[in-house]
Amino acid sequence: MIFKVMCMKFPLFARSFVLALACSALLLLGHAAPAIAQEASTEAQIPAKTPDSDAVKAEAEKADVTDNKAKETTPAKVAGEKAANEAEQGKLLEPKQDNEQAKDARPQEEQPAAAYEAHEQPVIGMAKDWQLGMMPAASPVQERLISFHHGLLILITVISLVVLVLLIYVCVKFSAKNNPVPSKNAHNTLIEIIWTVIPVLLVIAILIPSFKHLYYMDHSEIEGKADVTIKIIGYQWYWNYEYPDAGFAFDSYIVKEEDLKPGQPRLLTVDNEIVVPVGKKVLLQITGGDVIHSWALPSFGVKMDAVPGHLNETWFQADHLGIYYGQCSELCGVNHGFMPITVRVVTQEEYEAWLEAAKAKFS
Ligand SMILES: [Cu+2]
Repeated sequence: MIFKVMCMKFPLFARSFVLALACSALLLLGHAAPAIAQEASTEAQIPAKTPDSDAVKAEAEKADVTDNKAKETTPAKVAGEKAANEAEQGKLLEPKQDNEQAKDARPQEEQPAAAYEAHEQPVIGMAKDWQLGMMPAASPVQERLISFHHGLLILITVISLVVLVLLIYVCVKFSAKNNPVPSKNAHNTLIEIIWTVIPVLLVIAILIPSFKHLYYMDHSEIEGKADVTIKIIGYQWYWNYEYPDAGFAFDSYIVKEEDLKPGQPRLLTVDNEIVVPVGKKVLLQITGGDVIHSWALPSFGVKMDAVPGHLNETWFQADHLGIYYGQCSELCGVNHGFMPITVRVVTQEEYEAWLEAAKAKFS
């Protein structure tokens, strides 16, 4: 009843109330529930899948070794692959004006046989159906970003509630019925100081951790301490990855829907994934080859623009074995949505085996 009277008398109050209610409901739905659900699912996912992957790993390692041996002992095959790679390189140098051609670029010819067989691994870094919160964190940077996000969420909820309470108080106390003779006061120095100083203090309280995180995400954080360096070049519409220390580079194209194997996600699977060792610091040097792209991987908290003529640097450290997906996050042309990113996080031994296989395949 009181609410109805107030809504009739104060349409502004009614609108604010509905808006505040809707916002609170959205905030609660969007963050609290999925955050809890996610934590539970991550906990369930990671320990459940990691131990049994050891057995699979061992098998895969054996397979790798035999594969490598087979590769080494067949020079004809190696030569054939090299020729195929060179032909591919030549093809890639051609400008890709035709959109259709670019989209279907690689799959037209036979793929060279892979020397390193990637085994079954838990997919951690991928959005789930009906997910509302963020993907589970898999790097120290993303862990900090998520905790910063939760802190901010608490802060804005408190601010919204305080403003709502003040609004209700003012609407009731100074209504025409309760306050028939309004005050003629126009200024109040104390109140003006308070409502200037409090927001400034709040902004400073947000700014300090925000800058701390920003500096932590910068490559200077791991200056001289990087275990792996990867140079990334964005092209219309694929990624080129170079491992300068190992001396090879390769292109990474989307796998067309009709070529997907069971279990491979649509629009996220690539033909050549990046492989990195678990728990190691990976320095990323990112640039653009034609237009601006953006290399983004949510689980690692990385989103860095790939700008032609400019080298941006950032880093990540993958804390869990598994597969992580990302996408180009800068509108870069008609096939912007078809240049996904796949990162496979493996053990140090597997990484070394992959490096050997990749050296033979790509250099
Ligand atoms: Cu792009």
